[in-house]
Amino acid sequence: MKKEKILIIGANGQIGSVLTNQLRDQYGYDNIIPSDIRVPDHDAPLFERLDVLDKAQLHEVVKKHTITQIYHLAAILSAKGELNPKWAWDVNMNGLFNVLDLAKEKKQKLFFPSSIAVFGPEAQKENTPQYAPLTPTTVYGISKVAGENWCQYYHKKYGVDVRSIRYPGIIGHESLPGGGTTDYAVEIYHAAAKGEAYTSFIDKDTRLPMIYMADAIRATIQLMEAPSEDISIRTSYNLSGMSFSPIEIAQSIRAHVHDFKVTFEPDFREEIAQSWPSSIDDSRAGEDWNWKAEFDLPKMTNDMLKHLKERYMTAV
Ligand code: NAD
Ligand code: AKB
Repeated sequence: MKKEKILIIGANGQIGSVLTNQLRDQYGYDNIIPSDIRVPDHDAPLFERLDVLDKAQLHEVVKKHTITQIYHLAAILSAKGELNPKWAWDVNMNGLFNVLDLAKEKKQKLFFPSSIAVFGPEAQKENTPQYAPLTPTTVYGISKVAGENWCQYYHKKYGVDVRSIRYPGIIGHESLPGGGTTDYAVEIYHAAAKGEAYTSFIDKDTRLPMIYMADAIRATIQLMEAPSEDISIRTSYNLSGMSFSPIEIAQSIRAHVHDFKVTFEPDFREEIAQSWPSSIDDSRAGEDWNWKAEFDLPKMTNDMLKHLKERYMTAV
């Protein structure tokens, strides 16, 4: 067992809740401290209620648990951010500054998740390269571009060992998404598993880069455990799992749920999706820390429906 004490900020979210369990398996239950501004609705030992904007509270929690690593997941995602841009900027930027300053002072290793939202309409749409132009159209994307660059700055100027991934849309059966543009790709599986129809807020042919939760968690821990000298990108690594449109995911679901029905009512999130890449070139992650996705669309659909059908069957 490794001698690390890891703080997860935003641990109640879609990724944080799954990452907490995986890190507990790998590093030991008591060595992982989940924290969030929202208190979990279940019994959660070692949980700390923490607002990342409260610097004093953040320092207190870190001191109390002698934290050596931080996964800073707290953020306001793309769709929610557009509804209140200044709040999104405040949480996403000032939260990151608090964590970067702390990691600089206490010499902690830090994970900062970025997103495909850093890309805008000027980036090549297919197989978007690592160094495509970054001209995002959302406050979320703007905050992630700025965040990536601040991470690189803290690494170069102060030696902070900060590592980052530009996640595509993440799909998992364990948790629900928290207000993004790619949320439809989780919701659609829940509807299918419950035997319901689904209305997609993304248009039928809009293809987006996505990744299965198991792959996203594996990539995150793989990057964090890679030798520092192998990390040649200190802004954020492109990462890819698969790409599909709502029509394609519906077809893959119909291989299991033959009468599954989908209709389309695109809303403001369609415009965000249109500004993002359709697929991502993640070859630098492969070269630097041996990244390779394991789940494609059929394999993910199989696993999602298996778990969700079990859950909804035991719920009735
Ligand atoms: P989420 O919205 O599900 O979870 C975020 C968590 O942060 C929530 O539990 C929320 O309560 C918490 N939070 C919000 N404000 C806070 C504050 N002031 N202090 C402490 N906690 C606060 O998001 P997620 O999907 O789990 O995403 C985690 C990270 O990964 C985010 O930075 C996000 O931008 C990034 N990301 C996610 C995806 C995805 O598809 N899920 C894709 C790309 C990047
Ligand atoms: C969102 O849709 O906002 C997130 C993301 C891709 O960053 N899922």
